[in-house]
Amino acid sequence: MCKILNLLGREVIDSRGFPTIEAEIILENGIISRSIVPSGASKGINEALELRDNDINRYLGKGVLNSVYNINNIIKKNIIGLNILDQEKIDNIMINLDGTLNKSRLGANSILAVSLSLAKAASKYLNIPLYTYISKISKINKFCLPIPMMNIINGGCHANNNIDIQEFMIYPLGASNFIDCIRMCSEVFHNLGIILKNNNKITLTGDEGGYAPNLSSNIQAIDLICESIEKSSYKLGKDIFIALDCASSELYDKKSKLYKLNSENKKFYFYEFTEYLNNLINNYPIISIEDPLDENDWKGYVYLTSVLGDKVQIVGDDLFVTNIKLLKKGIDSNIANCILIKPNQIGTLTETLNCIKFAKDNNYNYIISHRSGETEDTTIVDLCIGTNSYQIKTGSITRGERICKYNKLIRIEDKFKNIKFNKSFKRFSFLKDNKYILNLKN
Ligand code: 2PG
Ligand code: MG
Repeated sequence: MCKILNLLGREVIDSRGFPTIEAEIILENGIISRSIVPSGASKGINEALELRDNDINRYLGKGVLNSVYNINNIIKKNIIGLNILDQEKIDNIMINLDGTLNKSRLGANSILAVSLSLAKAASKYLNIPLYTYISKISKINKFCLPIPMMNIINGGCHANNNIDIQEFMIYPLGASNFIDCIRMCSEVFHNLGIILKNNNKITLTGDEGGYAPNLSSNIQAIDLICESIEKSSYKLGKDIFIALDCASSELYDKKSKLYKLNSENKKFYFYEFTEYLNNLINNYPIISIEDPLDENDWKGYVYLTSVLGDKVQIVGDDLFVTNIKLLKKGIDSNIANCILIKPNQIGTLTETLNCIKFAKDNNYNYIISHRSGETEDTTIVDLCIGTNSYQIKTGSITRGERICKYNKLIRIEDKFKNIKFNKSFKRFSFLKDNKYILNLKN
């Protein structure tokens, strides 16, 4: 047992240059740990609340001094002296102190910064890697290195361009280890840059480090990616697949109930948008689609899942917001087949792990994910390894806040030979003609 001696909150900066919160824990034996929380742009309406000061005289209203206050005053006095190994107990103390359903009193950002620092301090105290500690407390006790879903074209609210779909990702399923994934993605990323330049398109990047050109359609983005995969001498739909995050809550017009693709000047009802996506899936090696519909369009999701659910991974991000109650409702209603896991959508490590466990127990896929506003904090890598996640989404191969996660995974593969890349990835089976089917039961 080792007691918490002190807790400090401070305002630091995220990758968009806005403030975010860092918590620092000091243990009685002198161990210090720190965690910084990320911040989303396309947030789900049901996410736990990210507390901002809304004081327009500082950081355009985005300061987090209230959050610093809550950590240094309210949370601190309730956790000083407690045993650092009591993660669940301390998370519950913070949940009860907050007392609201969406953590709006203390802020999910304040609570999560402390929650993650607790786990880091505990792992340091036990002298084990953070992922081993997470594996212990989640009782998963299995490790693997994930496949990265690497975002190479940014659109939607992550970029100042005209593309509607938020994330175009490459998925190097044919790689034989993690470092191979990185090399393959890097080659495709750079060949895409050359192709964009040759087409007189700009090669500036968006919030997650993918290119952010203006294009004539979302389909052109996919075509360019296919071209760069082939230019890199990889086989489409064998070595490398494509994944999308439509972030469709941003495309949906509540009044008209229409999904709008402005770059293509098209509008769709949910069943028409399902057909649009179905056509994409039939024409391109798309293996995973995140938030294909609006977060409240549950009727649409039942339909979409019945049409696409056997063909691709359907990922709920804004739909489930790492919330076990919403995930349960989704599973009961037979919608989607995968959940995106973002700890700051729910606000504590304990609740994040419970949600992952629930997904696992129900044969549902899960992907550990970053936010579009990130920092040098690499806790999601430990969460990924420690919960044996097959997949991670952590942006492009550029920008320090993204590559610190990739480099940590490279180091883990290099150093810890007992952690293997999940080469077989049995959740997907291949048919003879290079088509694939999703096999969620494996
Ligand atoms: C998403 C994320 C991360 P944001 O929609 O999946 O890629 O974006 O953090 O802006 O919600
Ligand atoms: Mg998303």
